[in-house]
Parts: sequence; C-alpha cells; structure tokens
Amino acid sequence: MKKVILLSLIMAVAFSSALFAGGRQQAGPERHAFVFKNTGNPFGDRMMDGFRQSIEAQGYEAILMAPALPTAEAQIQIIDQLIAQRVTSITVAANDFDALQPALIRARNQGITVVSTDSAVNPASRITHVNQADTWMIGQTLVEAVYDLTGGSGDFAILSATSTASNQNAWIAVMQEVLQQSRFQNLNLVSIVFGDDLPDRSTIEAQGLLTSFPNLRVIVAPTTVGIAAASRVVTDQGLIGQVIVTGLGLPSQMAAYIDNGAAPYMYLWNPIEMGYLAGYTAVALSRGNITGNAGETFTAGRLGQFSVTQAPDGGTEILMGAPYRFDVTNINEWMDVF
Ligand code: RAM
Repeated sequence: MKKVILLSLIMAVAFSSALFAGGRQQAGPERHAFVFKNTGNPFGDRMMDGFRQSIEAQGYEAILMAPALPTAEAQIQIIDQLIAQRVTSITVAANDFDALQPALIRARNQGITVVSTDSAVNPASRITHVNQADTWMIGQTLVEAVYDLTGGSGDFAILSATSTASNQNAWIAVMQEVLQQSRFQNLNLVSIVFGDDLPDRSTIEAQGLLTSFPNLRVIVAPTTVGIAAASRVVTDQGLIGQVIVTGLGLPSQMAAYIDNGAAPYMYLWNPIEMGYLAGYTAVALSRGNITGNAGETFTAGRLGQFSVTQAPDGGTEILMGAPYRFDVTNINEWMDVF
C-alpha cells in the first residue's frame, strides 16, 4: 500500500509517502525530509524523485518540500515546521551558506540529522554534504568550455542563479581563480548577473546581457534554469552562432537548443541519482552507520559504495562523480531520462 499525502506550507509543496510490505508497515513513523531551493525547477523535481526513491527503498517515509521563492527565510520556515513534525532527518539544497545555521542547529539540538546536498550549508550547520562533483573540476570545466567556444578570446558573461546560492557561488569563485591563468588572459568576464533560478527573471537578465554587451561571445550559465532561459533568448533573437550558450543544463530542457546549435554542449550530473545518494546518506547517518567523518564508507543502494572525504570548505562531503558532457552525439539518449 502506498500513501501519498499532499501538504502545503507557505506556498510550498510537500509530497509524502510511506511504504508497506505485505500489509505490514516496515518502518513506522520515521520520516526523512528533503528541502530544495524553490518549486518549479525540473532539476529540483528530479532530485526530489531520487530522494523519495531511496527513502522508500529503505522502508521509510519521504517528505519533499520547497518554497515558492529561493530564499533562506522561506527555507527557515520550512525547517522549523519539519522540526515541529519531529522528522528524523533534514536534507537541504541551501539558498544561503550561512543563513540557515540557527535553524539547522535548532534541528540538530533536537536530534535531527542534518545533511546538505547540491548547494551546501556551512560545516557548522551540517553533518556532511552530498556534492554532485568536485567544485574545482566544475569551475575549471566551465572556463575550458568558454575558452573553446570563444576560440580563446573575447567577452563572456555568467548568468547565475541567486546571488546567495552557495553551489553557484563556489563554482564562480573557482572560475574567477582559473581565469587568472595566463592561458585565459584574452577572455574578458564582462558581467555576472543573477536570474534567481526563475525562468522569467533569467530571461530578462539574458536579454539585458545581449543589450549591454554587443560583443558578447558566450553566456555561461552554471544553473539549469539560466542556461535554458539564455538558450531560448539567443534562439528567439536569431543569434545562434553569434552568441553561444553553455553551462550546466538538464538534457530534457536543453535538447532543442543542443540540436539547433544555441548551446553546442553543456555539462551536468544525474539529479535523480544525486537525490538518491542524499537519501542513503541521511539514513546512514541517522542510523549511526556513519558519523560523517572523512574516511568512512557506506553503500547507497543501487549506486554502490561511497566514501566521506574532506571538503574544501573545512567540512566533509560525499562526491558523486565527474560532470558529464552532453552534445549532439548523446543528447537524445538522455533527454528522456532527466
Ligand atoms: C539549478 C539549481 C541547482 C543546480 C543546477 C545545476 O537547477 O541552481 O541547484 O545544481 O541548476
């Protein structure tokens, strides 16, 4: 029997399900919660799906939530609700590195296991972080893409998510550091703009870049929402080939723009598997199978074995894998997967 409860909270959506076997509830009331940045993002929906799959596979109940807007304040309200509901764990894709700390410490003081994934909270707030790929590798990969797509010189801009998103900010910081290398001296980063992971705002920001920087060669968007918006703007304005888009994109949203050449290639990882790994991590920690210290290993269901390692921010993390490149040769295989 499968029960699906629809909760609503400050314009947030929540889906909850409990798994039973042979008419007997396997795991009682133990509930594991996932809080994404905001609703309306297909990437977040895929992560929630993977998290739900892993929690249910382990016989527990998943609570999936996200605020309407990607703000720390809205996530704090959700976290306080989850504390009141006495959930076993909270896994959060954070809208701010530091601002969630008081709420997450409140949760931890109540014995709730706190994990971040996708977009980290600071080490004091979390037990560990489930990271999509090495932060440095993502930033470096994006600079290499800009170098390749510009032919090594010219103006480019970054269209990011929110200005406080810790994952995007960490990748941008690496990009800025990598750009100092002499090989990249002819690349001009002319602007960093923030579309807040909202399609409309990202579209306005992409249009603004085209107006403000007539010599712009590349828009690099380290967010699935931003890259889709920028690709649509470039397509609609008949600028394919003149302004090239790249970054981190969801194949299902980007297949049309890879095909039409607006975004010849892009990178990402599997968001379903990321949510799934985060679910296994939260349960392993809450059961005491691991404590979140570097050097520990655990098995994440169908994904196999993972280890906890030292993170560059001073905490620990669990790395999923390297970013994967999508282009015309493989996009059709992936567009129906996520
Ligand atoms: C957006 C979100 C998410 C990020 C991806 C790449 O969907 O900002 O946090 O990981 O892009």
